[in-house]
Amino acid sequence: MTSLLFRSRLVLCAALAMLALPVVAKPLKVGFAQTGAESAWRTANTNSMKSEAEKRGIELKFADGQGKQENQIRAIRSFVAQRVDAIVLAPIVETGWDPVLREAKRAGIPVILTDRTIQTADESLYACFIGSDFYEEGRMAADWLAKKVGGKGSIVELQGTPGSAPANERRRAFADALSKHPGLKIVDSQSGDFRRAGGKEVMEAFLKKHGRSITVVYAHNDDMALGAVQAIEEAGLKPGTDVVIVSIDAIKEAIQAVVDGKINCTVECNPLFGPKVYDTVAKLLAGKPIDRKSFNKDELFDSSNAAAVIASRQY
Ligand code: GYE
Repeated sequence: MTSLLFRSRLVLCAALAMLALPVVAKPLKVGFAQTGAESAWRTANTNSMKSEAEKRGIELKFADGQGKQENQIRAIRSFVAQRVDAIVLAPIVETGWDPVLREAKRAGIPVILTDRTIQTADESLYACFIGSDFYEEGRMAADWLAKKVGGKGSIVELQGTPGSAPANERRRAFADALSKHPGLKIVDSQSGDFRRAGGKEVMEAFLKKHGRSITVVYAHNDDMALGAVQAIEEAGLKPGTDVVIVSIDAIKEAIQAVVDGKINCTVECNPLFGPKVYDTVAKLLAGKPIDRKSFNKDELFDSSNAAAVIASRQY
């Protein structure tokens, strides 16, 4: 009898001791479906997402889409199967996401779009968007150019990945802004897929086809602009002097090219939004209000201000 009482007391004590143990919070599990590794911008973006997750003790499941939407769709499905707390998607193209986003929604996992937007008839399929205003970037580039060349020029355009939000918007904004300048014409336009080698190849073809009649290059990103710089130099011309080059991203290497006079202007597109993404994930999961769309503030760099920022440039 006594021993039974003693034993049950022991059990009770053990149970109480367990209750008193500090509750160890499980680390947040976040799945990130990245587009790939096409550019220096992308590398900086991936690094920001990874290093910030590490800093905060977040378990980040990183999937490199290698430039293919189907890989990103597969990654999202596996995040759903692994029951992550939130999914972050940088959608390579704008369309075709509804079915897989519906699967995430059914599983009760919120999806945050970063970097690029999507087109969908059902806005409830994602929680919010964090990135840059690509239309505004294209407009800034065109306005700067019109001033620089006095509203006259023959432009070749190096487009980003076909069907991607930045290629679509940077193209549309630039064309809209040019409509105010009848002397500025796009004589050719082709995709270099946001890659340096792509920019170089397309520029070589443009130079062969149009020769010295090209006076301006508008590149949808710096990697392609830097590829074009190489092609122009190899053709025996001076980039930045014989051909005006205007671009987008403002990676350190492009700002250096502005300092060196090889690129004339680059509009910033800030990739370092890891902290903002995880702040938003935390708010979302805590049921706090979040901004539906939040845009990073982007600047423009040309010969007037490039040298001043080069030392402190982080990407
Ligand atoms: O400009 C380019 C990258 O989506 C904003 O993708 C991003 C773009 C960026 O490959 O360099």
